[in-house]
Amino acid sequence: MEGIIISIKEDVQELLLLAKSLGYKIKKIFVQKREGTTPCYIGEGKLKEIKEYVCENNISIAFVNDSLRPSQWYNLEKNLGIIVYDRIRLILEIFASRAKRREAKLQVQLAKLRYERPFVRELFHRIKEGERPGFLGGGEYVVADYYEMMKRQMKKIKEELRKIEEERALKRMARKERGFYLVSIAGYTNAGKSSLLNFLTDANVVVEEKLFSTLSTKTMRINRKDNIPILLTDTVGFIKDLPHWLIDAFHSTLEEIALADAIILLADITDDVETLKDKIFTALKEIYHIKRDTNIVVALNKIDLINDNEVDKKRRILEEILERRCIPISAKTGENMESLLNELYKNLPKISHLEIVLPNDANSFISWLYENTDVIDFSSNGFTRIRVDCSERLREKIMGKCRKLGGEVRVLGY
Ligand SMILES: Nc1nc2c(ncn2[C@@H]2O[C@H](COP(=O)(O)OP(=O)(O)OP(=O)(O)O)[C@@H](O)[C@H]2O)c(=O)[nH]1
Ligand SMILES: [Mg+2]
Repeated sequence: MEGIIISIKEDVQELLLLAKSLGYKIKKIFVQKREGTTPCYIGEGKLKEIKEYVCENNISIAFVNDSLRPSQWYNLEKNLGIIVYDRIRLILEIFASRAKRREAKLQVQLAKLRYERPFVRELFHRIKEGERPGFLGGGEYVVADYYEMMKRQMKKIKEELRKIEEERALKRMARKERGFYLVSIAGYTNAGKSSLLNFLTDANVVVEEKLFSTLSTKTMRINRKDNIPILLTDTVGFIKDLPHWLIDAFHSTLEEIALADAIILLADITDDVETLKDKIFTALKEIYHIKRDTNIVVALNKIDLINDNEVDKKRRILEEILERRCIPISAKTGENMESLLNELYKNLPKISHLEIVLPNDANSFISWLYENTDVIDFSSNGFTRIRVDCSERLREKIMGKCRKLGGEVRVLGY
């Protein structure tokens, strides 16, 4: 599948990657520096040049590096005689091709309907004015019916999504109940979020050199000796200049961010400093939009790909801009993972140190403690004495359980 790119900006790198992620080969990039406000988005001369190229080279699709107004999209498609996707449409198509789970599929369908609405309205308008856009092979009534059908479908999908969200909320409550810390990995698309989840847990999620590989969240427990009970969640990547309704379409994955005790914000250190800054700020803006007051640990990933001096230089610049520590890591080799985890632990709500004394027949509760807390010391001599570190949330639960078993809990400190 071969396509072209039309842009009024020099920088088309991200759009190229997006088009590649959808499986298209880009044959030529047309850049025209102007405002992009004309009826066909570009000037007439350029349009003619592109049209000739499209005809001679058998091009089937054009990607525009911007958001198009419905009328511009209509005029461009009509004049070029090929399919035209703007940036958001391209991102939506990628989402559609990646969505696997029911919830992600519904979210994509909803976002697509929402996106298409003003475009269908444009067609409707054109038909009323006597044009024949050839949409669904029909005229005014077909388009009007289609518009109504879209509205009905959106309503139905929203209801179904609400049900799935309720189920998800219940599951999440159960996890919190069990005393886990919830930590989400957030960051720009392709930063290595899924790779980090895979390294720290047994998740085995798909990792790809593509944008938006992850569209459904995955939650797994961190497997470390230190045994602090943390559930780590992978999230959908951020990308700049997305309209809010599209971000909201992936509400459920963002909810994981809203409910997290802490967030690991991941960036790709192989980007140049300006891009890094841009991407980190895009992600921070979205995170703060979801949750104003949150603990964020910034990690700079893929340090195995550049030399130590460069890592250090970029880290220092970013630490100055962000006014916080940045931890350089590699999700591939595991380098510096301990520093990241230590920084994460520091940012989690306080940990309580408890001494628990139990009668000797409390074996199932003891197993539970081993599973859900960090057991520091254990001795059994007529009665059982255990020292554990745990979250505040879990402390209340342990105290209640102990009381029922006829044991005692002493808080040694925080
Ligand atoms: N060399 C190197 N490559 C990495 C590292 N972390 C991730 N990658 C690569 O970067 C690419 C993207 O990784 P993913 O883990 O899929 O990134 P993601 O942030 O989950 O991406 P999306 O789900 O698409 O937003 C893959 O090709 C990974 O193999 C790293 O530390 N070092
Ligand atoms: Mg991913």
